Amino acid sequence: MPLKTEFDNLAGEVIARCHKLSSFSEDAHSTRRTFLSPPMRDVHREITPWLEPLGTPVTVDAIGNLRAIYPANQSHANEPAAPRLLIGSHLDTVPNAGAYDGILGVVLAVALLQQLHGRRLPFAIEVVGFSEEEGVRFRLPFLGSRALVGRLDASTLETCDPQGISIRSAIEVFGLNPQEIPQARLTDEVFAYLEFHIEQGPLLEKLNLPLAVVDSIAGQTRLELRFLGRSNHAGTTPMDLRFDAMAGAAEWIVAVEQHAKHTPGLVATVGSVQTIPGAGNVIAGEAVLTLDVRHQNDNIRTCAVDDMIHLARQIAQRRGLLLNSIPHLNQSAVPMDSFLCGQIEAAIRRTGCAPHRMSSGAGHDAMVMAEKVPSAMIFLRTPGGVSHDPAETVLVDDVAKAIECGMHLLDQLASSPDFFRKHAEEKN
Ligand code: HGY
Ligand code: MN
Ligand code: MN
Repeated sequence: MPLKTEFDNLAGEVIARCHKLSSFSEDAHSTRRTFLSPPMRDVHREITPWLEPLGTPVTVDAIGNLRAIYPANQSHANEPAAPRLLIGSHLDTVPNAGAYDGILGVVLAVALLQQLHGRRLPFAIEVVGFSEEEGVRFRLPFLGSRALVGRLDASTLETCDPQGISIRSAIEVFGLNPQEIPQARLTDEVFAYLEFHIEQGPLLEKLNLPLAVVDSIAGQTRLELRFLGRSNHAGTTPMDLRFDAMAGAAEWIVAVEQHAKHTPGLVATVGSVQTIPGAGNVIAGEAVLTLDVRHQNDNIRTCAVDDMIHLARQIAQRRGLLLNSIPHLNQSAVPMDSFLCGQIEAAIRRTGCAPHRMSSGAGHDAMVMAEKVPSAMIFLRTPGGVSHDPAETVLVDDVAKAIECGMHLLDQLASSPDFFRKHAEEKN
């Protein structure tokens, strides 16, 4: 293994690149980069010259994913298509984002190719930068990875953002062709997907560990819930004659929090509330809320969601309000591939660190990719445990460890022909 300083130098470059990419934003003073927004093109343009000198041509597929293949060694030149390992994460962000969620996984994938210094492996490596994982613009997450696993149907493309622009037209406006989305699908030679990602939580810092093996990803429900009452004058309407949608929503939000606090392992979040008409001197006639519920066990999660909707119905009935709920996502919990988890554990050990296995409370593209190919994740410590916020950060030593771990992992997979060949053979 190269001198530690080489990993440190490269780790410093990775961090600087993440910061540069975070400057590509829809907002002047914070980072927000949603599906196929103009700054996404700047990200593609910034990453491309990092890859092309490595003999890795860059393309953008029809859903806006950045794709770049580092070829396999010559012994596979005569093969129709060498086995291929995907390494990547997402390029989009939440509003007021940090500089590492998603993008670090793409920049680390590039760093591994750099660290190979032209060495070719018995498999190709494809760097993937997914166009949409957070689901901010259309309230539909994983659009990029869903295209790779063939789970993006025509009706989904008609989903509109708050400005009434459909996914289909957003693709066309970006200069891509929605008809070509099927060509974005994974091909048979892809045998695995790896994703480096920040933990986005407090655990690794508490354990004082730089890296972890992610062995499962929590399932998540995302839905929109509307309380419908009656707008009226704030000054003339007596309290007992009100149908106040905001008050109903407020009562429900506290009830959701209490329910989650009393359900071990469950997290539930009402992340946004919009009221109509939204004026200070008008009783809210309508309150539109989002609900995000996560748990490692799908049954516990879905029962909790049912309970929370039942609570909303009771509150609405008691207050003379109407209620409707619109599901956006019902994503099952996903185990990561056991062979890959074992390999990651061994690779972390070879960096001199104790390998810790943990589940992820955050959703990731790996949970979609796992539908089609063996997938696994490596977490990096998140100092302060803060994410989805500009305070999100990483330690340069941890990034250096992640690069070192990645290089061990590539060497280990390169000496596991039964693994990188098996998947392709199973498909044929
Ligand atoms: O919300 C999540 O779980 C992830 O950050 N997309
Ligand atoms: Mn995120
Ligand atoms: Mn993420």
